[in-house]
Amino acid sequence: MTRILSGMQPTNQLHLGNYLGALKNWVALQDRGENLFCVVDLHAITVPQDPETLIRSTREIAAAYIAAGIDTAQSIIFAQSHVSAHAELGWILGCFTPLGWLNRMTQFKEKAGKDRENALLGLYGYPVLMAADILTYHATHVPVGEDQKQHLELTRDIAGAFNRRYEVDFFPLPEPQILGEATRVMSLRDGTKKMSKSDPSDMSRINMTDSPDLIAQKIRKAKTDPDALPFSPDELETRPEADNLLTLYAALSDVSKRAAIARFAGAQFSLLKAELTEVAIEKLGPIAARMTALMEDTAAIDAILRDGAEKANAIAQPILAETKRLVGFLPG
Ligand code: AQP
Repeated sequence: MTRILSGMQPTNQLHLGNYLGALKNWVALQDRGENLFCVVDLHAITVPQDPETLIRSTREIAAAYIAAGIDTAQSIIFAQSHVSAHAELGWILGCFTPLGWLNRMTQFKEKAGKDRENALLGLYGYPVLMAADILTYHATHVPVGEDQKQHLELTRDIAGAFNRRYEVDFFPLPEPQILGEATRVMSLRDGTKKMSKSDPSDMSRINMTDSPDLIAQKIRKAKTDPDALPFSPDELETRPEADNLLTLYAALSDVSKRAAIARFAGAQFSLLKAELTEVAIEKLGPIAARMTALMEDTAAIDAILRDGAEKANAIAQPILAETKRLVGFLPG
């Protein structure tokens, strides 16, 4: 059986990277089996959050899932903090995770920066909680962007360590699904940096709720290089901004990157930017409108999240109970 699980952090509004790297693929995959899509608020507090903003962002992310095409009749949408099994299993799995494994995680190194001494335990343990998110449902597939590949490998290692310790085949080793042309969308201001919610410059990203004018302005101002657009994929290796804009065009237009390169070969960036603007507005505009409409009824979003948590709990609790039994906890 295929059981998909994935999530997004309510750390800010979702951007084009979150959409093309993950959410668009979730929508495409959702009729393949059982799906759980969570808003990972426990992960969000690994960096400081204002409580009111966190509540609003949690609802906004849920609204974005639905607006992008996640169907609540087919998929479970819920908030991570509503299912206590995530945190409980996170603790247990932390007892199967050597520090050496966590020390290799590049996301922690990037987020902690130079001030490691003041980085929080929660940020360091983030990948263990992510492993718990996945394993507490025995999820088989995890559609994510390229940046999460290392965390998925760690999840498989932790599951393997648990299974070996108790000589069981209890946790399945989940498969990452890194799909589509835009698996790593880069900043519009610097083609070597990932597009990110936490980038201080709003001009670095296209948010899913940006107005058409703002989308046009951000693409117009996106960094380029002085040359005409290339004729072959090899030439993109040293041209990160051209690579990124062509990738975005391909992913939004549902064509291959090769086809996008052929379409703009030898052209100026202005032509690519004009067509990219058009397709970005065409694809994101209806999603933004649906999100705005959904956010007008926050009680309805809360009800969807409550219902989702109930269904998620029903799957997670027996798996958590069996985990505890294997570990040797006295039944409560
Ligand atoms: N730039 C990206 N390109 C492709 N996929 C991306 N994802 C994130 N950024 C890109 C994918 O989106 C999903 C949700 O990500 P997340 O909310 O867990 O946080 P993140 O990966 O840390 O993304 P951000 O935007 O950089 O958030 P902040 O700044 O809060 O850390 C994941 O599947 C991720 O791969």
